[in-house]
Amino acid sequence: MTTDTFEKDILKGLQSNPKRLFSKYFYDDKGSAIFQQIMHMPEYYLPGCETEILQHRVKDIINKLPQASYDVVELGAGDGSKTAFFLDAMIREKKKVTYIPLDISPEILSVNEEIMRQKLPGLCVKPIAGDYFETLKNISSREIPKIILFLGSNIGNFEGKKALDFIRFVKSFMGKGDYFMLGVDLKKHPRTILAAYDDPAGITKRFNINLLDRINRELNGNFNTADFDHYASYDPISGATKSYLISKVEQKVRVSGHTLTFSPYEAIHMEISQKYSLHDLDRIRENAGFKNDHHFTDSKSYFSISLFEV
Ligand code: AVJ
Repeated sequence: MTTDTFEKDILKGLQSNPKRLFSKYFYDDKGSAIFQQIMHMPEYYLPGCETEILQHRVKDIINKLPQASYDVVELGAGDGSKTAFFLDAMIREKKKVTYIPLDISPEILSVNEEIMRQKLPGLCVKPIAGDYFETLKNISSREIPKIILFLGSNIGNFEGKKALDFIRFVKSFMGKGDYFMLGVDLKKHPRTILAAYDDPAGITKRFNINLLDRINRELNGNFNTADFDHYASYDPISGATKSYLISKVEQKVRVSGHTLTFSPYEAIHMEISQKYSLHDLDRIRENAGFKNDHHFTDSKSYFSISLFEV
């Protein structure tokens, strides 16, 4: 990503009304480290639930996959440590697998390769670094049937109809007999969801504030981060979890030569983490034009790994 689009997106967002920043910019080195802490918070139930499904329901998932060999393409693969459970089970079930992790960060892809070398020696790994809007083009030409993985409830960061647009976009690279395997956080008690995004230790607050620090560092900004507080909300009807930074005072902030004004208690919308019901997912599957779906949930039905067949 060039500083160019970062700067444009940030300025455009902060000059909009209401003000908006984008969570895809959370993940610089510091932000990625804070996200690792979030993944270990007791309130942040998502990784535990997804791991439980990958450990205990993986044979049921694989039973739905009829072919003997698959390319397993993972969008935003990260270090792939959770995916290793799935790949390991595929190999034990005698599937011939090539693992193709896609990620924006070449560094995390070399960590991914190393983890696979240790956990699954002999697995064929073909990482592709870059934005998956670009890199997906490279995989559509291969002849072998595909399973495209998009885990970790990353789909939740797409707002409203953009989730469906994205799923349709992914489907345009798929053919008959391919599968889309989606990790999705489900609607549940609002308090459970809110606690995951409003932890008392303030780690989620630091995760959000880090983007202001990043703007200060990279775009010559002068945010006084102490003048902002974090606020999270969950709407049980729409399923939208939203994070905001609230300006506690009236203030002016400079960002790459521009002056931005904040009224007292003006909010910057930072992130959406959309929650779905299984019924919502069925509708999305249908609207995206997949043939059928299967949902595999954890014992508390907090999270689903959903399999959509082309
Ligand atoms: C990585 C997008 C799945 O929305 O739950 C965690 C990011 N934000 N806490 C999510 C996040 C606040 C996370 N995703």
